[in-house]
Amino acid sequence: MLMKGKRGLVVGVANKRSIAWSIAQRCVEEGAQLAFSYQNERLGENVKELTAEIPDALTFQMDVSDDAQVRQGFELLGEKWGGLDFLVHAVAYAPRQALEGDFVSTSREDFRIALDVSAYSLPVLAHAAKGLMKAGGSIITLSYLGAERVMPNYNVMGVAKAALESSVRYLASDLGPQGIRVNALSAGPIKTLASSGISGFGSILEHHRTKSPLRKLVELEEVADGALFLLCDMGRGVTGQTLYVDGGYNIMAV
Ligand code: 0WE
Repeated sequence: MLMKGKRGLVVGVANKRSIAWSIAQRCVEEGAQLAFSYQNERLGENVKELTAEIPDALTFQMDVSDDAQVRQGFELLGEKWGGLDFLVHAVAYAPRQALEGDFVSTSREDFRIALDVSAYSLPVLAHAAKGLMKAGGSIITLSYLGAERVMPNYNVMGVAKAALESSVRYLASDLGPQGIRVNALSAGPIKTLASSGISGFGSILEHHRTKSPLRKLVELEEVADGALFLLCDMGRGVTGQTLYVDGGYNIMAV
């Protein structure tokens, strides 16, 4: 029961294949109490259906690109719980057309949206969470190797993930003195809603399966275990890091 007595907010569950959902389930197995936010009513229906089986889970709408909704969401958490121990940030979005063709053609608006939703949402949630994490806490976000290396079509999402990973370091520095740790987990490619319909995703998976040191695809349960490590007290000495749960893929040159 590594998460017994800990209360956490999970942001970014879309459906049962979501990485956020696998992390949530793992935390519940270890005794955590969870709240889930969703962007809009459509996603809210999925989230409410999925979480119906979790004992006393909270659910509420919070679009992370809307300051008022973030304020209201954390006000609700403050009223219901009065404190927070961990936060799982699993949110990313770039307009579809920015994830195909060349990065050099990215429009100002698509760049703005991708960075706002996928990167700025972390510091904004960390700021709100800080007020509730009176006994310290752990914040994690999800990243991808495209932050550091050029991945065809990942384009502006790579730039957003680079900003996200850098934000993790600045936040870890700001919040460390309060006992709040901030880390990123860089997962290998996984078939989820976020990757469905990406052209060439099949060959990214195939390359990973045949070239990664562990010679297999990363499973949701493996990502969830890595997340659990960072979230629970086992990770108490770790902050400001990007932890790769990718079967070792990131070390390879070819
Ligand atoms: O971070 C991601 C995907 C995030 C994402 C996905 C979409 C698809 C639908 C952000 N915005 C959108 N916008 C949409 O309209 N991944 C790590 C998965 C992913 O996405 C890719 C990848 C991989 C891997 C896109 C191109 C190339 C590789």
